[in-house]
Amino acid sequence: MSSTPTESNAEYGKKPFKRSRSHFADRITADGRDGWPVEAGRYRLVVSRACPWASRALVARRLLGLEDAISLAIADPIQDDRSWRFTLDPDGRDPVLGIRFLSEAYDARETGYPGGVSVPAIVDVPSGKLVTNDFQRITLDFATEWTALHRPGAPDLYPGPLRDEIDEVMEGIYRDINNGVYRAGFADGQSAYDDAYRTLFRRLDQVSERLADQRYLVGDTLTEADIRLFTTLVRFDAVYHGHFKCNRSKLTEDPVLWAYIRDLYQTPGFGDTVDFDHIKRHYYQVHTGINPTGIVPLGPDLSGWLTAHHRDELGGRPFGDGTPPGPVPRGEEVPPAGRP
Ligand SMILES: N[C@@H](CCC(=O)N[C@@H](CS)C(=O)NCC(=O)O)C(=O)O
Repeated sequence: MSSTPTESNAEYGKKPFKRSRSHFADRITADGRDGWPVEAGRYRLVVSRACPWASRALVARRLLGLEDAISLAIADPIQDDRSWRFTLDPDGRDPVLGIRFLSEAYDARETGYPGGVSVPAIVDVPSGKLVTNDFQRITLDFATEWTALHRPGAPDLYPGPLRDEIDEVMEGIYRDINNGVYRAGFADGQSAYDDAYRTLFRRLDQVSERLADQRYLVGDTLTEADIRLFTTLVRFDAVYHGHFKCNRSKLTEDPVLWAYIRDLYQTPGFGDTVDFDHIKRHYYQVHTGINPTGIVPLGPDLSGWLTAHHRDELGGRPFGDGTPPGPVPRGEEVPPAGRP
């Protein structure tokens, strides 16, 4: 068995936490240079709504209107020793891929693959093979390679002139915030935890300052950078504050970040992908090394998420010259248990 610390084998905490690189990094592109051309109906995006990395792809797919082009499989938030499974579907099988475990798509791609099975994953439906689990690349390719299949009015989430700035902002957010909460939560000792905690809150303070007088992170529209900050902040009070010990302050205690995140949550394409029930059950029940009882807290109270944020007073044009996405496709609605 692999001794790599993964979330489902409870090896974290026994050695320094280090996020593994995505092993399958083929790209689906307009010109198909890796053998995987952009094509409507050919690929299936497999996610867990619990997972922040997968949630990026859920938000980007909605904002860009790729729901008809790329179908969606939602895994059970609780992995077992075979990792992600389709136990939410009838007979415990994904209805399109016909598999019970995501690992079957990994095996179809590479037999005996020794690494972890992770989401997000994109699977080629005709062959049943995994194409990519490269979470850093998937959303950028949705924005830049899938343009022919974007909905009319889709925003430009990675505009050419702003890419350097977006990349720079995202790098700090990834290291200190997206991955920083994991470094704190899965720290193998006090000093590793202390370091992650301090770096995390230093960066959050910096981001809060940046967002005090501008509505979005880069430019005056929503970009990929906002998606990446959103997926960690939306989980902050529910799981990172308690379970991962990121508890200097709650998000609700920072007026700027709390208003920013409510603004995004209430924007079509963001909050309508979030399932707080999946998030809490996954973190508190799967990470038995840091929560041995598996008890899932009842809080926090979610009623504040839909309150007025007043961020529109800062200006900004969420979708630039485009428009918000339409309603969530039938069958993809987040169940009431996961919503405020
Ligand atoms: N592909 C990356 C990032 C994606 C990722 O970490 N996803 C998590 C869920 S939030 C996952 O699927 N983990 C599976 C596991 O550790 O067993 C990795 O392998 O670390």
